[in-house]
Amino acid sequence: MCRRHRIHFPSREPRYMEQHLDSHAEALHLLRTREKNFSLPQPFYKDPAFYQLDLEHIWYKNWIFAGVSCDIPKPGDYFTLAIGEYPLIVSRAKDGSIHAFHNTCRHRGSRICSKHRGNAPKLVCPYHQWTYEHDGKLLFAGQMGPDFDVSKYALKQAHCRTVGGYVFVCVADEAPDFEAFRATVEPYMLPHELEGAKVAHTSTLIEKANWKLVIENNRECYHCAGSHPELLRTISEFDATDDPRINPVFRQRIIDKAAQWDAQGLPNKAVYADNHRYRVVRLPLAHGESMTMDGKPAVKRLLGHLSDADLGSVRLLSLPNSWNHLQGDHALAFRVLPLGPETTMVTTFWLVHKDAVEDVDYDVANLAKVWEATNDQDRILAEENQVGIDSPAYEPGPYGTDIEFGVLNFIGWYTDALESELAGPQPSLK
Ligand code: 3BY
Ligand code: FES
Ligand code: FE
Repeated sequence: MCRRHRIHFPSREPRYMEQHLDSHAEALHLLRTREKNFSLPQPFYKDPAFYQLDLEHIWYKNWIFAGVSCDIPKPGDYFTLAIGEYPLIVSRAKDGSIHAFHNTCRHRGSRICSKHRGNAPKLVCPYHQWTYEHDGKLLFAGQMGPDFDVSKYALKQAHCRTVGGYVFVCVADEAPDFEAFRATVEPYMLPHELEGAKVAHTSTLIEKANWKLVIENNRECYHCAGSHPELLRTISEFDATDDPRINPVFRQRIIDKAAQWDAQGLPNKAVYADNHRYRVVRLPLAHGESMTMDGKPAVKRLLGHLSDADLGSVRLLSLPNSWNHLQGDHALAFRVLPLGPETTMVTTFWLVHKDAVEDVDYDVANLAKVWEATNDQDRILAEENQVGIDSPAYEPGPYGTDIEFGVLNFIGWYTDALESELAGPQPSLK
């Protein structure tokens, strides 16, 4: 063979695998030797290889909150999202069922839907117009010859479940159990009838912070007094009903509301489950009936068939990516998606009764004011946390066990989940 044709391209794979095994071993070592009750060592918040471990072992293995079903009320409606490297379509089929598909055409792989949301009678790939039904079936592939078998090229499905109007997806080959979560949280959610609500407003923030800093920040209200004047008009900074720092007036309100909700058949007790992967509770607000500037409901028409605006909020946490407040007049759903080692997308959905009329029953600016402000304050806190952690001088610091127990619960779940994944069967070096 002529010499100039003997160009040898070294395969990238062994080198990649070595790096992968190095970070795998390093992460496992750090997990096993880190000081408990302290924030994580720096690589967990900034190293691209550790970010890849998070994607593979946390984001690609767990149920992820994708969005709300009332965002796609009609057959043919869809929205898109990406879980790490997996672009997905969530769509409603003719029979009303909701499905999740990998957003990659079975012909030559083009992305099929590039919009965030829309309605289409069929899902048509823009490249060569292969045409799919909303249940994933390939209906049409032009000029592929008489022997071409469309039944072999349906869209690949991701696992998809709905509960109380929320859509969860999982890209693992085998999804973890969903039914225990459903059985626990559904009774708290159903009275708000979010399946029949509408999205009155959404906001998306791109935060320059690792996804775990976004969740850590959300899991404590230690920072609230210093940063959230709007939110603290209505909520208490103590989110455990037995917190000794709660003042006597609010303590009595907690007892009275629990008795009232028990009588109304509204579940309210705190449930923590699956090693703190999820938590649900109905908590009263400290002041007022809704998280607004004046504490008054932002929406005249209450959710579902509710007649009482003063229902506190159902706080639903589902790790790794969602926290929520379901109130009498409106619900707030928060979705976190990782975009990179130090970049995270946070989307907030404001849900109201589907027949509530904008500018008659609610004003969007008033509805969204408190959490638009709070989200932006939290964005700055997470971004500043990231900048400080990126310093070579950073070392893990102590979480306060009384005021940051929610962060400890999150970090405990995360480190246990990652460690058990990494300690499992390892990829082999070929
Ligand atoms: O209200 C929330 O969603 C969380 C809980 C505690 C602090 N943070 C504002
Ligand atoms: Fe989709 Fe060709 S890649 S039709
Ligand atoms: Fe906050």
